[in-house]
Amino acid sequence: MKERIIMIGANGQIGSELAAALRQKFGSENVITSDIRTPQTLKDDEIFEIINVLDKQALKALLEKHKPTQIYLLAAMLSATGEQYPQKAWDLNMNGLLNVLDLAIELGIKKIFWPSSIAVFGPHSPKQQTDQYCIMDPNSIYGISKLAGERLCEYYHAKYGLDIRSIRYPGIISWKTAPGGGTTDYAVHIFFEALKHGKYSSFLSAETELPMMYMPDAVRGTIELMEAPAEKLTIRSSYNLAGISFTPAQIAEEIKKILPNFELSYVENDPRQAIADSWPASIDDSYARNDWGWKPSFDLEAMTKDMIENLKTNV
Ligand code: AKB
Repeated sequence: MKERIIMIGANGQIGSELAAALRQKFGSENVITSDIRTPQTLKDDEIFEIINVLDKQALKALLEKHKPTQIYLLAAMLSATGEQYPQKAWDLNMNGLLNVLDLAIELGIKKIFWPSSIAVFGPHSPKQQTDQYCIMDPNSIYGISKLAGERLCEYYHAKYGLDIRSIRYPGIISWKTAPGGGTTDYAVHIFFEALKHGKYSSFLSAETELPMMYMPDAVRGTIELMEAPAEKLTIRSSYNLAGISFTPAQIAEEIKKILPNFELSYVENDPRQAIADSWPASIDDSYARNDWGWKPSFDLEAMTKDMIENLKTNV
């Protein structure tokens, strides 16, 4: 079957690079990106539509117009911004998902990608090698909405046969598009500031270890999951996926190997510290490895080199 994809919330950090990979794979004419604003750059062969996922009627009209076989729903409010606007975060993250799931059933669109996050874990989840199934008591509104979303995905799969696939993304590191409003954003900002000013002030403490992943791995992992045979998938909530775990102090050391004058300092009492403290330090992703052959390819050293090279030459 010829695939036709609509991506909702495509202007963000993951969307912009995932859309480019999907266009390469399926052809630009088969990938429609959408968001609440027109992106800064749009090539002639790229199809883009303005849409607010909370406007169900407009979303229905868009889906009827383009008749996609797959929907990627990436519109979401992340952890740090979510704490500033909890009601809005809940509304966007839950009702956006429900609109897409209900319209997918109504219009017969079977395959959906929806991102979850390591934010589904909480202070009582194990810190190291956090298991797919363990105590999950998220205490950020973002994490609560993602955990509820995961339960909805599994429910809609079981009850209505929707082929929903999902990954619990760690912090994603990339040089093309900046992240916005997350707790893991420091790990991207640090590179931009290291090259621009030779120093960075981290809002997370030196020893805060978090799960992260380099964008090429995240894009490849997402497409591999979407391509995997349905019968291989044993998780219909969302897959744990691991890349690299490190602390601000460790990434600074790695940057210093290339930029020896780089200096890292720390800001105290940032509200994002409490969110980070409630999250795992590392993730056990054996289900993804066993079910669909997941394997990350970038470690801290390779990612740091690649980030700095690309930022130097392309930004
Ligand atoms: C965030 O920090 O909120 C996100 C995430 C880990 O889901 N990057």
